[in-house]
Amino acid sequence: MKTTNMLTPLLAAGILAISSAIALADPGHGLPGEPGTAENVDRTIEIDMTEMAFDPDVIEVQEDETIRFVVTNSGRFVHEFNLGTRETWRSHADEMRQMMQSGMMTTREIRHDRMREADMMHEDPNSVLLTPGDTGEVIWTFSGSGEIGFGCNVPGHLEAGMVGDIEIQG
Ligand SMILES: [Cu+2]
Repeated sequence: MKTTNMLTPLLAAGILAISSAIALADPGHGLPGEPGTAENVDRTIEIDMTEMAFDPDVIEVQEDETIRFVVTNSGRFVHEFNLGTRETWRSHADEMRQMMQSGMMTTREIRHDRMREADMMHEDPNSVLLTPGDTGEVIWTFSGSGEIGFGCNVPGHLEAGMVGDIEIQG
């Protein structure tokens, strides 16, 4: 078992290196829009996370609008607000599964020290991972059309319905 414990973080770091390279080439992760800045915020939307839902779970935004999502975890488990698509979530979910397997997070806790050691800090501009009671934010400028929504990639949560829609009004 010792070999597995040593290999998993290495494997995870490798995967992160690949996704960081993609992120550098495309700061918007191929999503409609790009990370926004605080000085450009047009509107703040508060989102509450519980087991297993977002409230609200449908959001309308205008094209070129910059939204500050203020996300609170009011649940009992770790939850994530992640702007993306079914496709981006699928690959991110594997990362999360590995983080759990290697002890970087549990269902109720995030071990920031272990994540840092494995170079797996979650600082993507399109997502925030929160322990119960915590609040975080994501600022995003929406542009163009295309599929985008928000989901929680903690293993099992998306499948349990922890997902929301964003409609971009042109
Ligand atoms: Cu969740």
